[in-house]
Amino acid sequence: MRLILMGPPGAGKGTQAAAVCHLYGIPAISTGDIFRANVADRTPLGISAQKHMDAGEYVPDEVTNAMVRDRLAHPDCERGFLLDGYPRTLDQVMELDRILTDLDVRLTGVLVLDTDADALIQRLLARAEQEGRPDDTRDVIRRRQEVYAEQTAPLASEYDLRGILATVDGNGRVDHVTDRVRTAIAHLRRRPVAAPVLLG
Ligand code: B4P
Repeated sequence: MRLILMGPPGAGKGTQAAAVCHLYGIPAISTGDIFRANVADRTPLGISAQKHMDAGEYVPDEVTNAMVRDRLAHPDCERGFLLDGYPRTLDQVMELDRILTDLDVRLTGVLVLDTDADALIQRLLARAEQEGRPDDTRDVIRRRQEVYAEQTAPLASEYDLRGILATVDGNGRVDHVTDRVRTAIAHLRRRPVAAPVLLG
């Protein structure tokens, strides 16, 4: 099973990604988590990513794409994976198509978490109090929502055209959202597997 999980900051991607991994025994690959681990370890990747993340901007595509290509080649991805927060730009969609073609595998589907705007802000501000993430300040949260609306939200229509998109209501209790995610995955698995479309 090869899935993409999309949704604006605060939609519950990381939360549901953990549930999906637990249920289906596939790794969740969160580009945000990989960047944060590199920032914490002060690696060259982390040092170059940090300024973009702290400002609420995306890390440059060439950096992110190379990181994901490397990660998807690991043996634990052979049985499947869930990509949490990748792709986020059209360039990343195109690179993911190339990576999947090179690996000779296809996507099972793309899940989009649709969560009310007020809930997004409240969740991130609550997380700011608990975890103190540098990009969870009010101004940076606003910028992250703008960047998502401009660059990432339009990508859902590309996957919808391929017939592999499922939109999931991300509001309410975590376990209720997980139930909806499971239903959507079951539905996607019954569909014929779409061939990768190489854009551009
Ligand atoms: P991410 O780590 O992906 O951050 P995010 O979009 O805020 O999502 P996250 O998974 O953390 O939060 P979630 O919605 O689960 O990215 C961080 C940064 O990394 C980006 O801004 C960018 O700079 C960089 N980056 C990452 N991927 C990139 C890419 N592909 N290209 C370029 N740059 C990239 O949850 C938020 C909160 O809500 C949590 O506290 C959670 O506990 C809570 N929550 C979840 N579900 C809930 C529910 N049902 N009810 C109540 N609370 C809930």
